[in-house]
Amino acid sequence: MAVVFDKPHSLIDVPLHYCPGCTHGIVHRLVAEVIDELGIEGRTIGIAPVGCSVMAYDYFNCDMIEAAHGRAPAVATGVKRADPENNVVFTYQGDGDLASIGMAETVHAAARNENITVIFINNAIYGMTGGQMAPTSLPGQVTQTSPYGRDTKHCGYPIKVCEMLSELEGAEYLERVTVNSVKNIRTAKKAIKKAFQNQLDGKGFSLVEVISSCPTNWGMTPQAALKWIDEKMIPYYPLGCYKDRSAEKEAE
Ligand SMILES: Cc1ncc(C[n+]2csc(CCOP(=O)(O)OP(=O)(O)O)c2C)c(N)n1
Ligand code: SF4
Ligand SMILES: [Mg+2]
Repeated sequence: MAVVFDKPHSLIDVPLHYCPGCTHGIVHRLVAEVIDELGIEGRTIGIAPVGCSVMAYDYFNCDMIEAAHGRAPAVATGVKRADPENNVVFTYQGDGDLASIGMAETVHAAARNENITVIFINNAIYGMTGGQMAPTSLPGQVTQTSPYGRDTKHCGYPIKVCEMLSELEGAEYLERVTVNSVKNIRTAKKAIKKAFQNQLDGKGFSLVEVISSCPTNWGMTPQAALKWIDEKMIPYYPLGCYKDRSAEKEAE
């Protein structure tokens, strides 16, 4: 039998609107593959953010809800609590959405150990609105609102979301991954699958931070953007698992 490399069923067969070389599309695919493999398409409800992935509802084949900017974890909380046995709920959020305007919703959903899955796209910039500085923009990073580079004296330091949330007792699972190579894409998929499986097992708040590219607003070619992730992003945002409460309990 011929092996066919096809689109996952959980992704609608339409062209994505993302810029060439943008890694949002790769992460969409990984999420859809995981939904297919876990056989949960019919019970999954995704919460779309405000940001470049605002139109995620046009791409995922499951039920989707559009949240106000930053409020995806609050919307997810309501949807999950309405039918916790049946609903599988994920949010898909950028760094401006999750770590700026929506920071309170993120922190409190983690503190409450809401049994939801959060996919967090950290591309160190506000992509959709034309490349303004985000809470995750690197020190010295040139953006539309920091044309001389992010000055930490004036603008403070980037927020490391996984490290910060790892201090919260409520958070179950926090892992940072990237998708700039085949090897890293494989690791990212494992983390995303675990974040969904945790929800099915009733374990609680699981967040996967994906270090992503925005070649358009970084002013780079797609290839240079993937290299910049290795050279600049990863040293500041080290990859790895920041919290896995189940593994910690097993080790006790
Ligand atoms: C209440 C509100 N404030 C501000 C905006 C403008 N806005 C739209 S998207 C966005 C940030 C998007 O950045 P991010 O979440 O990092 O997503 P990306 O586009 O980089 O994937 C902002 C500030 C808005 N739409 N609504
Ligand atoms: S602006 Fe950046 S984040 Fe948005 S689609 Fe283009 S490359 Fe991707
Ligand atoms: Mg962003």
